[in-house]
Amino acid sequence: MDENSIGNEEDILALENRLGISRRSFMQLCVAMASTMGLPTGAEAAIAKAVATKQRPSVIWLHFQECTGCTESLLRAEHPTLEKLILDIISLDYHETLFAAAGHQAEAARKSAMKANKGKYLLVVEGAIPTKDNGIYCKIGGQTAIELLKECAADAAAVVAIGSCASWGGMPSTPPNPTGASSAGEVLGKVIPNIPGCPPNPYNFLATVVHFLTFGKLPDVDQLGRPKFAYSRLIHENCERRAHFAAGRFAKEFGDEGHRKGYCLYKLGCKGPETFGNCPAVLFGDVGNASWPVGTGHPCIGCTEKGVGFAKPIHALAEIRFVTPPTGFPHIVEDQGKGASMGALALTAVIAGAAAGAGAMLAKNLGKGVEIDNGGTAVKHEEEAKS
Ligand code: FSX
Ligand code: SF4
Ligand code: F3S
Repeated sequence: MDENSIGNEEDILALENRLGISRRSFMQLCVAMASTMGLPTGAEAAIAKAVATKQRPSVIWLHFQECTGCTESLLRAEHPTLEKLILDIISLDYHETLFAAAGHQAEAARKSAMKANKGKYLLVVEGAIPTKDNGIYCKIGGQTAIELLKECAADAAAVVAIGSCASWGGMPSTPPNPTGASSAGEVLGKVIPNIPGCPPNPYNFLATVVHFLTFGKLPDVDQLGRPKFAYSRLIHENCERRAHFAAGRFAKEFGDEGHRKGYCLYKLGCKGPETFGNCPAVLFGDVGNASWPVGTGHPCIGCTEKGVGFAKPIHALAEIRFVTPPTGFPHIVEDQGKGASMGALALTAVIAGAAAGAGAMLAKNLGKGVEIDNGGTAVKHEEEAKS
């Protein structure tokens, strides 16, 4: 990307001062964000220009039933520019955790930001909303969470749910759900963009906001409201332990030989095969390889998936619902396939065929309760895996 694409020299200098980073680092970040979102070539220049020159969108951030982990994960991101960028590209006009103001002052700030930016602000919702007994289990400034959410959503340009709690109830909705914890979308009666995860990856939030800033709209979402750029691949597709899964090498207990050798965690309850998310590709905390749940040796609990995380028992076996090849196979980017050649289409068919074949074998093996151990010995495991 040409450095001039950010804007004129004045804009560039102002940006360097604001962010405290070099223009080169900034442009590298824009390229990374554009590729994370799967945007075509040239989008990084539009992103850079928007961040450098556009007025920061006003953001009202509500907290309801949650642990504040979403906010913590944004602020504790180790990338040197991430939290700066988040706090620089948005104008955070109301945020209960980060606000210095309290009580009436805080409420007054929220109301004046809403009035000044009517129809233009971004409303971010963190946490589930208790709906039982008229929502009395969460009140802020004398209003229930239900009232507050509806009031703030009425004049928002867009509402985004951050974290699994706001996306579908998350941890507070775990049975028996004594407060009737519900998602922001349920309370508002519509599908809204959800960025699930407990906590969600900060890059997914950042990319969503940058998309809003650059293109004036939120990114494309799937049927559950999740941005497609982050949630269209199964965890299982990108997992570094996938070869062990395919070869039938599983950890069976925490600390056993298979676990120590980094084998597949399927039998410890890993929900990677039924959970969509980019965790193994984007990682967490910028501390290098393997910095994600499965990488550290814990099964994925499916925190980004509705009906999986906080809904299924942690050690229950995952459903192999979708048959997908690992991403180690050549990529075909279907979304950008307008110009797909016959060769590419043929390759897609070959991969799909291979996936169907591999999946049939896996389903057969798993279904029969037989695995091929790394020594090549077929062993009965079904009872053992379920116990
Ligand atoms: Fe916590 Fe957020 Fe989990 Fe929920 O993240 S990390 S309980 S998704 O709403 O604060
Ligand atoms: Fe990775 Fe889990 Fe899939 Fe095993 S089951 S390959 S640990 S995502
Ligand atoms: Fe959550 Fe699984 Fe990713 S537990 S953080 S979806 S690896």
